[in-house]
Amino acid sequence: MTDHSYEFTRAVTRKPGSSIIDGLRAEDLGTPDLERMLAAHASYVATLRETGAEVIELPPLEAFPDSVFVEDTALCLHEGAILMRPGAESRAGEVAEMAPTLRALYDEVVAIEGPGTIEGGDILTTSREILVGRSARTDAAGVAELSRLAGRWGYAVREVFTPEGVLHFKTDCSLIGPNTILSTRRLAASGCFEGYDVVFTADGEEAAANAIRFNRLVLMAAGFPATAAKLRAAGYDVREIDNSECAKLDGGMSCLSLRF
Ligand code: CIR
Repeated sequence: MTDHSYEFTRAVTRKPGSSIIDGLRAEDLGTPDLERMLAAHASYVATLRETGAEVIELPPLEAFPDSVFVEDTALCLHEGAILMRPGAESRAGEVAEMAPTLRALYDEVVAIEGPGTIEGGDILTTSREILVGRSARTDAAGVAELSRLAGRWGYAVREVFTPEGVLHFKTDCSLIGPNTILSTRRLAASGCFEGYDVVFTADGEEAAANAIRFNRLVLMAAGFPATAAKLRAAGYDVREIDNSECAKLDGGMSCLSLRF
């Protein structure tokens, strides 16, 4: 394990395609606009690059409407990558599409074989452990298999819970400092962050919780001024990225990249 769980030299992203209009969503918040999503995606990639990291941009996969949300296909650790087994049937094939890219970058790539399911959005890696939230997409068998695979590299995996009605564990939290988590109050209320410093999203700004710390920057969705101000006041270098279109598909900052 490294002590620097937010220091990365690389990220992998995938451009959205015109099939995003068919992406999964819990409720209908309108049809995502591809042009606007592409512009936001370009600014996301440019912001990651600003930190000096290499960012790989994979081409759109029209057969997989949710494939812009690459985070769900793998867990990328220092020692190797673990391919996921998504709980959403329409997303299962995205893993095989991501595998060759990770095999070219890692010596070791292993896979969740099942029968359990697990998606990257439910996994938060901190400097001392890997927290995995059970959700509608990630079950106990998926967590157990991840625990065996990551355990071989010395990682401790801890199973936690995602609040009812929340898509992924990381929909509601992110690691923003060595021992600091940005979280909604509803998630932290479960006690899962005991021993960590927790910064809460401002009231009514729960959707700001899915941020990412990427090297010196914190990328967060635009439109949550109170949370952004709170983070800036605490000394974080915050960049606000338009997330209006991904939000229509329940996606946010973490979903758009694999970081390692
Ligand atoms: C889905 O429901 O799978 C996509 N529409 C959104 C995935 C968001 N991914 C993430 O939070 N890691």
